[in-house]
Amino acid sequence: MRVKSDVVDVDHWAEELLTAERDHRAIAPITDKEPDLTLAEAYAIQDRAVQRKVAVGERIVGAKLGLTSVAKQAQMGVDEPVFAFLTDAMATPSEQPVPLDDLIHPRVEPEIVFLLGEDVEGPAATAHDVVAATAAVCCGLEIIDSRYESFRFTLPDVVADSASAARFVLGTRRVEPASMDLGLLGVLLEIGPDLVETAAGAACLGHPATAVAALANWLAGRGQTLEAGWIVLSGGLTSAVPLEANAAVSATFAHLGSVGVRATA
Ligand code: OOG
Ligand code: MG
Repeated sequence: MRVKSDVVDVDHWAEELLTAERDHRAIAPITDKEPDLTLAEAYAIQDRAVQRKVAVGERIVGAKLGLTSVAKQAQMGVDEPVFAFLTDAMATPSEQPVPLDDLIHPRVEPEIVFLLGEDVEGPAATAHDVVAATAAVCCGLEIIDSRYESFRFTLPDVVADSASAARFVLGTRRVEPASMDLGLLGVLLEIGPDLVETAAGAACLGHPATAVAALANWLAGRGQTLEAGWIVLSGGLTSAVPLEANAAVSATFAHLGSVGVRATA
């Protein structure tokens, strides 16, 4: 029988995850070895990994929510939203093909993206506050890439792994958020010519701005704020689809236009 150590080795697990990301080699979930890993410990591992990235020159450019839609929660077997940070190294221009060699087993999901013009301060931020603070919304594709074998993880595992954050691509159209009901925005996800998923903005916790408010309120609990200038990915609206060599994945949204990615072998 394994005896639980009193303290999870945050540095060790942050390093394991960073190495998996750098070497494009998946590892077993942390909870295989640390079945009692808590959410607090998992966020400490995530924080340590982000600090390491910042220490070598990456810059935090925003934040993301994950597992905010029923489709994603059902796909991953996890039933609570998660939060993580985005760095400049994850930003991918839409016209730039993504080399599959740089990733482990990427998947793509369509998201509504908030470009903040002002800070959103918790702990009591509302969807209305988020819309007021948002300079523009745009469409986006998140490329997730779990550092765990076969995307197998529990809630604390995926938290430690920065909610599988890997790359994100933004559409070019910028829209004033108050000009429409983001919950009603429809989206089509296509692989090549094939329509594979459909959803609406309300798939994200009822309204994507509600999700962003939850992120602001969670950050407040850590003494942090959603900052002006940040890019916020509100969460995948559909289940994620594999990004395969030479296949183009695109999302077309009502009012927000479309965004695509293509991977090269
Ligand atoms: C976790 C990441 C979830 C989303 O938008 O739901 C996420 C995963 O599915 O690997 O980014
Ligand atoms: Mg996502």
